[in-house]
Amino acid sequence: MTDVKMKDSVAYAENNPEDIHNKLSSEDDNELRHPPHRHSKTRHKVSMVRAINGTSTQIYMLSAAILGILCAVLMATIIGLCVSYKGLSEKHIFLSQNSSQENSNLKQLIGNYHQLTATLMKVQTNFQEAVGVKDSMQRERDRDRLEKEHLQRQKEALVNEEVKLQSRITVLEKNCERCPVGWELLHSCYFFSPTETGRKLSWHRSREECKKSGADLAVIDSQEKQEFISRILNGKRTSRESWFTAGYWIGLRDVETEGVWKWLNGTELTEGFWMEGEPNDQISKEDCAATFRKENPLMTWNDAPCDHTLKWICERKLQP
Ligand SMILES: [Ca+2]
Ligand SMILES: [Ca+2]
Repeated sequence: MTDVKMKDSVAYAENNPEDIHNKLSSEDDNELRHPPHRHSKTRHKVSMVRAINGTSTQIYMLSAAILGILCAVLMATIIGLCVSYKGLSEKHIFLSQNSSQENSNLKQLIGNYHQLTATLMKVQTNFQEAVGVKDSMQRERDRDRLEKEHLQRQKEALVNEEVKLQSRITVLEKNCERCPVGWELLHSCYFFSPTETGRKLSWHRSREECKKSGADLAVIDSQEKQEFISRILNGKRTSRESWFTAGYWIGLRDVETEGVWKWLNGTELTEGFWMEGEPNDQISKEDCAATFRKENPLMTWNDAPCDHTLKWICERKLQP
C-alpha cells in the first residue's frame, strides 16, 4: 500500500470507521498471507486500526449510556405524567361530582329562599292587617273611653242635681204650706211684684208694700239665695222695657256712708253680686240696690237712685 493510499484510508476511517475496519482487516489478512516487504509500516497501520476500534467502542458505549439515561428519564417522566394525570382525573371527577352536588344544593337553597320570601311577605301582610285591626280597636276603645267619661260626668251631674232636688224636696216637705199663695220658698218666703200689672214703686214705697204683708225687702246674703232669685227672675215673662227699668228693689243701700253697703237687718255686705262696673253711684245719687234679669246669675246687681221706680222682692221669715 502506498502513502497516498494510506492517507486516503485514514481519512475515510475517520468518517466511516466500520468500513475501514473491515477493509483493513481484509488487507491485514492479505498481508499476513502475503507478508509485506516492509514490516514497520505494517505494524504502524495495525496500531492505528486498533486505536480507531477502541475510540469507536467508547463512543458506542457513551452513546448507549446517554440513550439509556434518556430512556430512563423519559420513562420516569411518562410515569410521573401518568400518575399526575390519574390524580388530576380523580380530582376532576371529584370536583365534578361536588360541583353537581353544590349546584343541586344551590338550587334547593334558591327554592327555599323563594319560599321563605313568599312566606315573609305573607307574614308582613298579615302583620299589617293585624296592626290595622289593632289601631281600629284602639280607636274604638278611645271612643268608648271618652263616651264612658262623658257618661260618668253626666252621672255625677245628675247625682249632684238629685242631691239638690232631694234637699229642696226636704225643705219643701218641711215648710209645706208655710208660705202664702204666690210666694216662693227657700228657707224664707219670697214675693216678686207681678210683671203683668206694670206697677213700679220707689225703694221706700216698695218696702212699705212688703211690710203690709209682714215682710221686708229681700236680704240676699248668700250665693244660694242669689241663684234661687236669679232662677225665678229668668223664668218670668220678658217685657219690652229696657233692662234698667226692669229691676227689682232689694233690702240693700249705702245711705249712711257712701260705698258702705248694709242690709236692712243691719249687717254689712260681705259678698256682692254686682254687674260689671257697679256700683258706680252715678251723679252721686245711687244709694239703693236692685237686682236684674241677667245671663250670669252671679252678676245681676246695680245701684240706682232710691226714688227711681222699679218692681220689688219681699222676704218673710218662716214662722216657727
Ligand atoms: Ca251710693
Ligand atoms: Ca249704678
